[in-house]
Amino acid sequence: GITIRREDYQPYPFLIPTIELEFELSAERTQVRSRLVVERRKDVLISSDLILNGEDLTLVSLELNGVVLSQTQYTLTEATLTVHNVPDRAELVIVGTCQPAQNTSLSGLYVSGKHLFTQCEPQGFRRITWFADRPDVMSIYRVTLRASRSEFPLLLSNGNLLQQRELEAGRHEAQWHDPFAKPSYLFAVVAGDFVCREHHTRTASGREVLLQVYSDVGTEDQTEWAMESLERALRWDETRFGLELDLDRFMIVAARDFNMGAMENKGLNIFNAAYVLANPNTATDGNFQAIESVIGHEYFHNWTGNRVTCRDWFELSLKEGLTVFRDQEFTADMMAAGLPATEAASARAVQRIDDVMGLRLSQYPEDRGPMAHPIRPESYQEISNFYTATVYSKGAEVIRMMHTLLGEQAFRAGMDEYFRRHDGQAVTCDDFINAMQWALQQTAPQKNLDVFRHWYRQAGTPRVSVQLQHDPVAKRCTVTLTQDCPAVGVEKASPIVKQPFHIPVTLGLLDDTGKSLSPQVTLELKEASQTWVFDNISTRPTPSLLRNFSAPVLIDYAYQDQELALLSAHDDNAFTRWEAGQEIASRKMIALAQAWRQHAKFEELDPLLAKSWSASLLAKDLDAGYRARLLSIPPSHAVIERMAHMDPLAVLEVRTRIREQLGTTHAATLLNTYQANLTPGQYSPSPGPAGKRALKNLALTYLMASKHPEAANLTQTQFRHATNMTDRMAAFTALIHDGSSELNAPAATQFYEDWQHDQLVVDKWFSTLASSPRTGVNELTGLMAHPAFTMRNPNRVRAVVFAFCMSNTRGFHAQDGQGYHFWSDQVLALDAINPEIAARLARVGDQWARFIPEVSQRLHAQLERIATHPTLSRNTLEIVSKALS
Ligand code: HT7
Ligand code: ZN
Repeated sequence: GITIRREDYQPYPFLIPTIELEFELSAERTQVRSRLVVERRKDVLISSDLILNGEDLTLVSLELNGVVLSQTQYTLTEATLTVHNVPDRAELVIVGTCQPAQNTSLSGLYVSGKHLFTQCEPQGFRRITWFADRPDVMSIYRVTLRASRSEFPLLLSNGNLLQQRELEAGRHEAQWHDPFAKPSYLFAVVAGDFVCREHHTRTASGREVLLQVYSDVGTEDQTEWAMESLERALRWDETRFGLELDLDRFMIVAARDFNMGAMENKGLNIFNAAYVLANPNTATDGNFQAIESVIGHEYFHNWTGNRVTCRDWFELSLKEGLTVFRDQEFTADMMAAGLPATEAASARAVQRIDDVMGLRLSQYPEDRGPMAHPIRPESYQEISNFYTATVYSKGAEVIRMMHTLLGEQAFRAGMDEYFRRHDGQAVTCDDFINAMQWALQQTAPQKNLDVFRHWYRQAGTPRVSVQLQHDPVAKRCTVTLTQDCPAVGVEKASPIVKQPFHIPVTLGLLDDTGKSLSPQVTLELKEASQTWVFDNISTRPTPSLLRNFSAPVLIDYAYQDQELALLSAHDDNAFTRWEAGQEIASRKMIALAQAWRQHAKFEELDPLLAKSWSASLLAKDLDAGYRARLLSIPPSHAVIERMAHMDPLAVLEVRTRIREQLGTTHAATLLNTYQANLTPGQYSPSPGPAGKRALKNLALTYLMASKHPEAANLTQTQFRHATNMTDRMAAFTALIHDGSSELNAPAATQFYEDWQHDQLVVDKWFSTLASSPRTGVNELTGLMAHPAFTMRNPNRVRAVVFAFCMSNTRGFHAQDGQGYHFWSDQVLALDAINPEIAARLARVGDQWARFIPEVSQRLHAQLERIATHPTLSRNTLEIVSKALS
């Protein structure tokens, strides 16, 4: 594939201040007439030709300043339309067609159900019409949509509706105008028949705005939460950042077929239906939370992404890292809202734990694999492959570190300055850091972010080693932090020497009763190694390191077992307290897995693990949601990731046994915990009752895992009589994953019968079965023959194929290697339909070299098989060729 490099950026030689689009919409063949005003930029001294991008389009006609162009005056290729000898200012009219019904990639204009949708980020606009499809070309859009009224009664685009009228032959027309200049990736069209929930409200400055949520007919009882979430997001951005909605109307539309979570098109957000539709009967607590967070995320993009956008796609983290940080803060503020201080702190800790777990499960492996890249990549072959955990989640961590270093007030001043400088522009991550540095220097003129910028240039997860020395005579403790981050991914091929990172390490020192010996501090590690001195420390302290996960690093400290036990019982930082318990469990699990591999024998449950776990079980004064996190044994993936030679089946075995043993040993307390955390009465997704359900359902899974005599009855009763989807799904999953064969087959049949009318619930059914340890390739193939399965719908593919390859350790890693063969089959099948989704699935092979040899060899063979396939998309080719290089 061709590699595109950040250093090769060139500004576009023309401005395109306005674009007028006229659509004759139909699923089979849509005609687009585009009228562009182009002006040559005097400050850019390259090429006189006007080069536009266009893919999978048929050209009908081309006019320049009212004159039809002959074939010598332009050049048309598979990917571009070049117009030669364009005057300094010109009007170009291009008529072309595309075929939405044939478009299975879900990029550009496509059909979903009976509706038409667009997805333009990052490069879908060029599949609709020829254009300078890059984020630094910003234009004012005027859009006319025409279609059959009966087929497409609603015609939506960005901005304000100017007028609607009836046309001949049952057709109608709508005209839209977006007053804000935008890049093409924020353009959107939706056509179809929808129900609409509306809400009128006022912005902080008193402007009246209309909020709308559109969804499929028949789902009107599932959009209330989305609307409430939208209004909360709007209020939060006003209060926390002083940012108001700038349009008169803000629309959200739910699409059944969608490659990602949602898309922040200006004033017309398009969402994967899974992140819009919810009511207590169909959606779990986790779904409610995810909806609030994705709605927040897309809404916040209106300022961080749309008003200030990216200069080019290398700068993607400018909008994504920042917007993830904002959505995480939004969720944390919503979780803590109205709670007294201590409860608010533990509610925030729950959110932080979930975010950090996500980072460790998806971004840490990425940083060690063939796709490792800095949050601002230096090169790519296919930009769609770079909507990664690194750009999003690590990007958010980098913003969070700036927030930690500056403090809330200075960070806010930096944000204000960023908007003051760059509103309406397409800018770079450097511009953002410059604004933050300006704010930092208002209060601390001696400080700067010079070293901090390395986070944007260097990949890899830094390892911070901690040395602690204590001198009892001088009552002095010294802490030395040393950082190291070897070259990863593409860095290995480059001669650049890596520079130290600027790492904030928030630290507490505890005595051996768990009391704080000194106030919490944030150490700023900026060199390879630095030492800090703490006086008046009479006994050797236990360090509580990286509180609140103050930096995305790995900590290396030789904790004694009893130090971890102390932290897990007493640390007053709720995050590190959880972390200590997880560390105990992970260490023991790795040791047990290695022993299991050697003797196929499970050693006795470690007393330290048993003790710290049961202490959390008994800590009834702690918040239930937080206690559920304390009591969760680290997920297999998180443990596997820490092994020198990753051994998934051994870890799974050990994890299963530990859960079984804990369940057996503590059955009585688990039964009490179950009963004590029932949530009778009306359902609410708020953190209090959701936390109780999490804890109660966790207790149930331990009882099921240990085959407790009452467990099956309890689970079946909960399955039959649940009054919300959270409880129903918890019981269903326990029956399918841990129940006997007499229990799980009838449960599977019953669930499908009850819910076959609801696609999102059917996805839950599929994914529970696909990820069950009972499901091997044969069962999965049976599942894919189910009439409700289709490779065309990404949610369904995620529920079945991804769930199997990523969440079913036993099935996927089965020793006969069939799981790996299945995986390569599916990558190839998907590649012909939807390359973006295929490339995501291909990334399952990224870690092949880190497994134990037998796994490694088998995965490698399947990667080779994919790589040598004669027709591979650019997307998948980039992933597999990097994995094999
Ligand atoms: N900004 C949006 C990105 C997105 C996307 C990217 C590639 C292919 C399809 C896509 N759909 C949406 C999502 C977001 O971060 O808000
Ligand atoms: Zn985003």
